[in-house]
Amino acid sequence: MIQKQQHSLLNKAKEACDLLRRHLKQDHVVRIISHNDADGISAAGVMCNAITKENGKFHVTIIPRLKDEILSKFFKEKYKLFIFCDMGSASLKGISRLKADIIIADHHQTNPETKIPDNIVHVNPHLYGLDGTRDVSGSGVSYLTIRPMGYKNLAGLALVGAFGDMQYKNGFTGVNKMILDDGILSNNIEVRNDLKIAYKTEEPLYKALSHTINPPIKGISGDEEGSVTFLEKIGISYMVKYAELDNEEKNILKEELVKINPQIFSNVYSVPNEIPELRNLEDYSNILDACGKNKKQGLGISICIGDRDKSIKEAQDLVKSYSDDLVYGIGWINKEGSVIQDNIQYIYTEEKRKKRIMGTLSSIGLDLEILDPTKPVLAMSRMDNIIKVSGRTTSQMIEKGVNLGYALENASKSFNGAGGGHNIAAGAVIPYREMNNFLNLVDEIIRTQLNTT
Ligand SMILES: [Mn+2]
Repeated sequence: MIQKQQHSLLNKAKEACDLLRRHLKQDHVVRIISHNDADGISAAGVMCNAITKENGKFHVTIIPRLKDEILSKFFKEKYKLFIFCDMGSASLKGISRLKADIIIADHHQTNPETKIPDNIVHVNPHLYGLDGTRDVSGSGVSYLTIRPMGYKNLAGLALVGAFGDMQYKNGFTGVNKMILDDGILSNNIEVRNDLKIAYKTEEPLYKALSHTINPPIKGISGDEEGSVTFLEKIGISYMVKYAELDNEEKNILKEELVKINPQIFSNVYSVPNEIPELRNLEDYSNILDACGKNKKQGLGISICIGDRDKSIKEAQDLVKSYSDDLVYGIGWINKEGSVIQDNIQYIYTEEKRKKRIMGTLSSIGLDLEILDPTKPVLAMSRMDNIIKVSGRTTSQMIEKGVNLGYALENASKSFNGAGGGHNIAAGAVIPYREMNNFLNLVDEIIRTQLNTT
């Protein structure tokens, strides 16, 4: 069944590829619009690389979301082919008003009732009953669209987006697995087991370990003192770099870390022909993620289409400062903890450095269990008179009935705010003066959710 569905998706992708080729033959500049996260940037990158190989030209713009004002700007453009990557499936109607051919290569939910307008070739796994949340990303759908051209060297970049959208969970599944096989069989991707610690060659071990956040290591991630204590306990000098350890020491370190989190020693995916900084697909994804978060999407795209040297250094500095912020934030939670209510807990900040990472920090805090995993976390960032709220919980709590999207949507409405999202991660904006009332209401809603299941 799945194979038949994949086949239908590939057929649609081929139709899109044929359309792209027809425009390239006529020397039309291809207008690419994509999303500003790691997946969207790599999706555009896959497309741009294929077009370049075909001796074609493109004009790419990376945007945070497809708002009406932005779309109306595109209406004034004279391009003959628009390609929307990692977005567009939710805006079929608006997009169809463009007087041009259109390809949408997206993996987000789409309304199956909406009739697909004639000028759009819509490539989306959901249309064929395939999973777009875990089994293929925007960069993956982009790759499917240019796959008939035969550029299997782009399979790696197609999976960079899957890492960015956190689709990797102990392996790749569905269409992602098919893309991985493309890469492996054409010798463009290598898979091996390795120890996943940050800054292996650059930093002393205590720092390398405390900066390793994905996968999380309890008592060590984000905690330099914890890291030193751990290394002293297992008899390894904390000032040496990983690369300087002898084999026996490397083994001891590996075994002790695996005891804390087995994920620390697992599959690493790499592109042998890439420069060392981008060889590991997860590192590549972190680099694009940092570009997106810092509004340096142009930098991300230039890296994807082959700019190396200076761009890499600049992007790596962004990754480093982001990871420094996370370590700083984890230290803060370790020291201060959260404010506990009956059914929820919250953390609150007015500090700029922490505001932009509060959501991520909540997830990491739950993973590391420095925040109680049995209580949903609300991360509150004050911006003048409003509070930006990020809510995070665990899949165990979802099973017990918690739905944060619903809770934040309803609670924020009561105070003239707005909110919503997924059951496991959601957001809201509320007036500052209502913060305590809002927290009490969310607490109440979560209590009801837990009692009615
Ligand atoms: Mn995506």
